[in-house]
Amino acid sequence: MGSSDDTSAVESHRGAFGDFGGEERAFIDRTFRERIVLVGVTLPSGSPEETDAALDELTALVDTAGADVVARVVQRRDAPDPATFIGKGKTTEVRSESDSHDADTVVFDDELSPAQQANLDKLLGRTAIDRTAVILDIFAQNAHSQEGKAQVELALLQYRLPRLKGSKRFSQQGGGIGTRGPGETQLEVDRRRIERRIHKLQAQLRNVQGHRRTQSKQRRRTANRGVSIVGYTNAGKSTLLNSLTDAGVLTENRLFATLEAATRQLQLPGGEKVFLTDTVGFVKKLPHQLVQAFRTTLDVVVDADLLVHVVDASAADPQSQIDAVRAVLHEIGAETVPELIVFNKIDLADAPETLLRHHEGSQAVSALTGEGLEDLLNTIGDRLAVMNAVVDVIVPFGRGDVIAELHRSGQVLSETATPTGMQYRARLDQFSLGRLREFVIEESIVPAEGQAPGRSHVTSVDGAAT
Ligand SMILES: Nc1nc2c(ncn2[C@@H]2O[C@H](COP(=O)(O)OP(=O)(O)OP(=O)(O)O)[C@@H](O)[C@H]2O)c(=O)[nH]1
Ligand SMILES: [Mg+2]
Repeated sequence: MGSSDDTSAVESHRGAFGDFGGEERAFIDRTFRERIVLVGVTLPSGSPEETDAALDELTALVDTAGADVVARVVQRRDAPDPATFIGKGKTTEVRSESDSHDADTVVFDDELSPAQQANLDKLLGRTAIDRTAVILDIFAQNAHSQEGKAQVELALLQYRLPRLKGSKRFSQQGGGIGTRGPGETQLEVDRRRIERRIHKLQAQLRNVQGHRRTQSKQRRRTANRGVSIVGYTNAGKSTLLNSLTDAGVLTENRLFATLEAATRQLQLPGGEKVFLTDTVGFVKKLPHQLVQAFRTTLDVVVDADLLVHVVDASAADPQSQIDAVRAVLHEIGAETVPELIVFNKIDLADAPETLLRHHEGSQAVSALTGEGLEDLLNTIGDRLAVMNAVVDVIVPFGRGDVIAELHRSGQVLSETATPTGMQYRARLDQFSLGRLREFVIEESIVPAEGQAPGRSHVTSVDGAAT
């Protein structure tokens, strides 16, 4: 399958991908169901069980992309091989496994460098791609709006640019006397064409971003606060938005069903109206190019007053999904937005109590059956309404966990170093206040900007420094 003549080498991946401007092709051919072999590597930082779980997830990703996994190969290594990622000997095994299953493509769970990918194409005798390419492929299939398509195309091109393969052919347009030397190679022409397109897309998306910012400023003027639903893909974010607001957003038992943000107004039990936004889901090893390309869509998360972090309580390892989501939140600069963890699908989960115990202040719901939704609305109201206790805390050096907690559940207003630790002034809700009580040196109730004063009593505080 992986022929290596010059013409096909320029486009390193096959695929029939008509719907993306006609120019960008998918990594996985969908004119038939491709047969796929997966390869996972366990490095010393991981365990074989983690590799297995990662390959289970990759199987679901491949299935979503429209192909079938027919075999998997795993290897333990101290470090990736710079030339072939897995060991040379292992490539022989992968090749014979692929031959015996008549596989079309080999998918690696980890990101391959352009050089590794090229070497593996040759050694395996078929296309080698990585998890990143599969995710990009799914995004490309699911992008429908103009903005979504532009974002995905940008990510695809950025992924593809360093992977363009050289061709010895000279370009028709570039060659000739009086131009530059012996003329441009086809590779140079392709590269320049892609670079131009990248710049154009970036400019387009910046435009959209400016527009968004204006909208969100206007929104702020109405004093309605923003709540963003975030979470792992397929956790039930869109289902939650729908059951809280009749939004009518598409929900599907498939990964990355939502790529566009949808915002609806929601009235909380206390009467306050907020904007509730559902947006694109996250996944482990979410390609960096995609996160960057989706910045405009994710701005709403960064600007939110509260994040409702939806977790699928019935997933095999909910905690690892929470970690993955938090890593992306960090990457987009939303790690300081207060977060409310909501365990969803409790109608399917075996032991939600354990999860709830591990995450104090979290809630359990079923967005499908409606269980727990009333409580959730109350909690969202409380978290927003009482986020008006301003406290001074001193966190001893070395308590990074407390600092992270402070950022996650409150709003840090200032920080200073003191001889005993870092001193923070922060706005906290009652719940987080309770948890961080031991570090509090001063506390007062100050209504948040643009908010009616809630509880107006002033509590004075616990003795540590007074
Ligand atoms: N049993 C059960 N299924 C649920 C629940 N909430 C959502 N689902 C199902 O889970 C699947 C995914 O739901 P979505 O709302 O599309 O998930 P999402 O988080 O928006 O997913 P992406 O947009 O793809 O990231 C759908 O098949 C839903 O019907 C729940 O509380 N219980
Ligand atoms: Mg969704």
